[in-house]
Amino acid sequence: MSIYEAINEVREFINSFDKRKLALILIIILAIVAFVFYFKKDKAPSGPPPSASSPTGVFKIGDDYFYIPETKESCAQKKSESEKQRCLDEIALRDIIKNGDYKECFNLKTAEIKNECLFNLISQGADSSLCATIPDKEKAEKCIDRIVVLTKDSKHCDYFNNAPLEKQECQDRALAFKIAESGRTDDILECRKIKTLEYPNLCLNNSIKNKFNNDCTGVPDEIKDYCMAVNLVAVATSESDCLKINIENYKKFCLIEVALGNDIKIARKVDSDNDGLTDSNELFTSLDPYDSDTDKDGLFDGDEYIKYNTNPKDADTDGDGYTDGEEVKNGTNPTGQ
Ligand SMILES: [Ca+2]
Ligand SMILES: [Ca+2]
Ligand SMILES: [Ca+2]
Ligand SMILES: [Ca+2]
Repeated sequence: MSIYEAINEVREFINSFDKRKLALILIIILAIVAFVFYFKKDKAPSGPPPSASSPTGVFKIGDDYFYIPETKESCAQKKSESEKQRCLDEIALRDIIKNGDYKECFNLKTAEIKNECLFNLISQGADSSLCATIPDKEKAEKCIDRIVVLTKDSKHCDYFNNAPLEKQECQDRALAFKIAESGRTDDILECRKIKTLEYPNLCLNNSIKNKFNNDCTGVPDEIKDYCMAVNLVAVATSESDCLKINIENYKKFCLIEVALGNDIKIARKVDSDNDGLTDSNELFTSLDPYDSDTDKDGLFDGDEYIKYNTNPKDADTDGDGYTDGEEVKNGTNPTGQ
């Protein structure tokens, strides 16, 4: 049957109804449409109310989320010039990310979007010298961090040549990921040589997972206790599970978690020594969760970590003979920079 024949068939079918029947069918169809419309309206999307002409943004209908991207038309409806510019830059950003040329990011006028654009494109590559072109310094450093984790090559840490502490941390990050993902088992003890806060444990934990499949029987004796402690803390459901742990702080941590009914959400917020860092954070960064000043330099672990950027495990971070606590008290720079 050709398309014309088909259309004629439908026409004849419609003509076969008298007009009253046709009107009745139309009324039923309209009623169904009205019902569906009312039902949908009842489950109106939450979030920003879409404008009638061009709804954009994220909407929730039932349990599903929908994203309706901005268009040049929807941008034109924005109230202020800066909102319009941001909207246009967001559209441009989509195309730039698709094309993958970081140089195009410099055409964006909204600073935040320009930074985001440069960070996204440059940190995917291996040329860390481009990270320095990101105007936002924090993003530039994150760019280096990401390239270091991707390439596991500490040469990218030269970016921090003028900041020895940051450089050390960067090199330790590279080494931690390099060891943990080396595909060998005999280099796990190298993790112990890493100095900066969380990186020895990050290296060990990831190595135990990658190289030994979380099975402590095969790990070298030197780290067997640590391996058991980390594994047991993760699965312990009773006091007796925790008592098998041979490292005192991990045992204590485990007992607290079990006492809290294994409510991870609460347990992960516990700060037993009230120094501004949670117990779990302190364990992971090799600090003492039950001593507010691990290195006894007069500064709380949390303050060193967050406020002063000093090493809470080294009483004299910059090695100039004055403790971090003394330097803060005297108003000198404890990181020597
Ligand atoms: Ca603490
Ligand atoms: Ca502490
Ligand atoms: Ca301290
Ligand atoms: Ca010092």
